[in-house]
Amino acid sequence: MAVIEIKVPDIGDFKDVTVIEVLVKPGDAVKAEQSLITVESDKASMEIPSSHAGVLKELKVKLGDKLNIGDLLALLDVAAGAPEQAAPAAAPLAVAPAAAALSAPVAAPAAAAVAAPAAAQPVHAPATLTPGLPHASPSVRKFARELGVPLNEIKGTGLKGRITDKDIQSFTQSVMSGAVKTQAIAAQAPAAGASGAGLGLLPWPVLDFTKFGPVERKDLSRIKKISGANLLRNAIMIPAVTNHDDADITDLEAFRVSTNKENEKSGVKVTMLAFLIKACVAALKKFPEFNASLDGDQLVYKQYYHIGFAADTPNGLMVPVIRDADKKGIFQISQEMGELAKKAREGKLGPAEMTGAGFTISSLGGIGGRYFTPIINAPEVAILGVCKSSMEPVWDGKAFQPRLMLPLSLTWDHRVIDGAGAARFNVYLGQILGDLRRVLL
Ligand code: CAO
Repeated sequence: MAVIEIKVPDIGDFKDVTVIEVLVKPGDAVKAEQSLITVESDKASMEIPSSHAGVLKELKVKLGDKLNIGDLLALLDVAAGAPEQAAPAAAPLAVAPAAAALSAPVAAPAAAAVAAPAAAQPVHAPATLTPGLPHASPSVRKFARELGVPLNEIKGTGLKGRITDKDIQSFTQSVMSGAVKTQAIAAQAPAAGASGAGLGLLPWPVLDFTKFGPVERKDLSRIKKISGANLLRNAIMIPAVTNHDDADITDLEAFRVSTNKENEKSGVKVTMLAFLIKACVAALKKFPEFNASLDGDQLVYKQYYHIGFAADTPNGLMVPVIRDADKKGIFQISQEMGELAKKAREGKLGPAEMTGAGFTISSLGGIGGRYFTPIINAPEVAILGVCKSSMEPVWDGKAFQPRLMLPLSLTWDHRVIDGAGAARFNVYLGQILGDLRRVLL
């Protein structure tokens, strides 16, 4: 009998790694490089292989033990019907018997017992793993982690109950089909129904409306389904605040009306929204964080000025984009807006015409209302809502004057913009709309 010690190899910069899996038991025939245990640090988990082939005499660790480099893992009888020769890298030192190792710890055993470090590969960051998990190889754990599958909720069908790739796949399919609900989901919303469960909300009220009167059911349009999902995400994920303000557009509206009269024959009607787009571009230039997007811990400041505008269509809300609005005049913007709004209503907008906006305007000015709280179109960080202008008495210091006031509602992402910045943006926008010559300053 030639018994050698198997020790924890150099596993890199890890200390006090925990044994989360024991993959062999005394009496097992072990091949060289076969994994004996799995350990886990706060950064990774890895399997520790045997440096030699042999029969496992004794296991010196158990689940939950904390290990460091050089700790004794097991005693291996390398002469007892070893199914394979030692791994080449460790072969010259393989035959150091236990007795020799114990009596001469410096001379032989440390190196002899240590498995090839290259074989101890970090396989995943085990944020979701805890000691005592069911058996699964690192690759299976990695697969589960990529899919967000909780391993401790799966019953393994492999050898000795080990969890296999197939188990992960069937579990995922059951969750997706609704047949199985993970404990994590169930714990988040113990009383929740199908909707809002992930947020721990009360279940959506399900009513039999016919109890109260006649009803008709219609499917949501495709656009409503898509925009609805986006709006919900944006409403929930963005800490949004809305500032309301008024802009005096008396002179601007007079200019717009006279311009349209002068250019009646051109066929292009200059719209208030076109002026708003130009005014917003000026404000975005002065307050660049309104034309930015969050990307992790960074802000992406866009150096282009593409402005989206909400268009009401028979099928639902669409947001066409005027590209490079800073480089275009009021006539060109008005004309493009007309064409894009028409395309939107006809359902003919291409993806390129609906993407890339850095800021959006939603105008209900042609319809009515005073103020509203528009929802930011992620990954943008602000949106301007505009309602119908109306004549109002405005105090000029001496008397009330009739002025055409435009209600503005600016919703902004509080992660990127502060209340003071939002107020400044609105004030500046109001000043520009009050006197467009300011854009030249
Ligand atoms: N105050 C007073 N009148 C206004 C105004 C305002 N802020 N904005 C527009 N108007 C007037 C226009 O001057 C026009 O009047 P005339 O016909 O006498 O010239 C009339 O209202 C109709 O304007 P319009 O709405 O057709 O044109 P527009 O350029 O203002 O807007 C568009 C174009 C595509 C934005 C608009 O048709 C639209 O779809 N608006 C709805 C957007 C929306 O749904 N927003 C909500 C999103 S959140 O659900």
